[in-house]
Amino acid sequence: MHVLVLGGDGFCGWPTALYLSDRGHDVTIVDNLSRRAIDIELEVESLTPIRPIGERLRVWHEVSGREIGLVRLDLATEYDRLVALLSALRPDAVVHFAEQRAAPYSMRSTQSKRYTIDNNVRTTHNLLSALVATGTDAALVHLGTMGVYGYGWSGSAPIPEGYLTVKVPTPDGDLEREILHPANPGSVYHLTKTLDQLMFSFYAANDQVRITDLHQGIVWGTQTAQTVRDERLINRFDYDGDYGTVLNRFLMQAAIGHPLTVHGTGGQTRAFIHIRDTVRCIEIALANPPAAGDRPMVFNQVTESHRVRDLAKLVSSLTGVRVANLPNPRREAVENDLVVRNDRFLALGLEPTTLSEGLLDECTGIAGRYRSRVDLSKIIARSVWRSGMEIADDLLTELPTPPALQPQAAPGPHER
Ligand code: NAD
Ligand code: USQ
Repeated sequence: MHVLVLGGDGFCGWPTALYLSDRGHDVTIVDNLSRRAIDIELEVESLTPIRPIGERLRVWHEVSGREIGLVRLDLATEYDRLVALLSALRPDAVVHFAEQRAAPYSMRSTQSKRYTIDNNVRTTHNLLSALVATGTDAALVHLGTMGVYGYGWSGSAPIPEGYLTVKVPTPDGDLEREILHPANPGSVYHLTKTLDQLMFSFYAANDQVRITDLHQGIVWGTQTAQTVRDERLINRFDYDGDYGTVLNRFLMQAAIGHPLTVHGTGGQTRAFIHIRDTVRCIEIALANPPAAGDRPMVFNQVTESHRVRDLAKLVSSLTGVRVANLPNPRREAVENDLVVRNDRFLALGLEPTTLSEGLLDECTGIAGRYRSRVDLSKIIARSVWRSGMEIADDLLTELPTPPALQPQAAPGPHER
């Protein structure tokens, strides 16, 4: 199968491109490297020393004998080039990761809100309309998010896979209908994913585009069987307050002895999946596309749910690092329950990697190995959902600087 991996230089896209290539598919990455540009804007680097994309691809060829193509293209603004690319390559499948994916970054400023909407909505719509305009009959797999459902909307009822059965009262009795689960986004980023869903419904109905939308939970872990084959293939590990996600942040914080940064009481329950399962799920989704004319197929791409404070307690008990309850910079329910249906992937053969198997080996290993690359000033989440929620600096002085990372002990950027 010839697969285009849009956003193939990113945290999920890079290991997916390698996995699919390793499994014998012809892979072409399309990426504008905007994520690397945002690192420069935020003055932060991945905890792991990720290599330039050209070097990554050369090394993959060295270790596997396989070529992965690269097209540097901005999907939000370079529509004509996208059309030319689809016409030339005629891919069998397209995996769409190419969006601004951090909720805190999307709430950071008016500019980042506007960028997130412009980038994500235009990217998805350009892709859909280019598929139609070029008559490309590719299966489209999109990475959506569990956050489209919101948290706590339906109490403890399990979240279905995309569609909800409702009863519509009529004078002749109740009509039963399946509708897209009501959207309840908690950030501008999550809002873009709910808009994506509507675009998918329209293009599936009007143009018979075959679409699978994967409602993925929070991805944890770093490496896959392919990215460990050479250090120069290492995957990205975001730890900063905008892009770092909760469990990987806790693991990095534990590795440097920084108190674990629980927001509020840590009563938020979220769904998780390991990066190794992400790449498997993509392959399963590619092998099981909907038929032309079907509504978008939705899979909940999650393997387990945990409350944030329980994760912090678990990491704390394994490492001895204490938990700090910080004011929550987000507007979110103080406590929520979460039960998620994920029957589809399990039925199609997914064997989940659980927290208990992988927690310390891989992440603490990675976090421990690269701990000297941590910039302590980037750990606390500073992007707030509304003005007035800013975290006062005097609160943060209560968080002691880990002794091993006092500024004089940290290597300069050229020594890394
Ligand atoms: P990432 O930021 O690491 O990767 C996204 C990639 O897309 C980057 O390489 C970026 O340069 C590229 N990109 C962005 N806009 C582009 C554009 N206009 N044109 C071309 N390339 C563009 O993010 P990630 O963590 O790999 O997430 C990938 C997808 O999975 C996202 O859509 C995200 O919403 C979804 N997702 C991620 C997680 C998670 O925990 N990381 C969880 C659920 C869903
Ligand atoms: N949290 C803390 N402490 C931290 C970081 C986060 O308590 O140091 C809390 C947050 O307040 C939130 C929860 O942990 O309640 C999850 O935050 P997160 O940053 O790990 O995840 P989120 O912002 O939801 O976004 C991530 C990805 C996004 C993806 C989403 C899946 O960045 O791309 O869509 O997870 S989901 O959460 O299922 O919607």
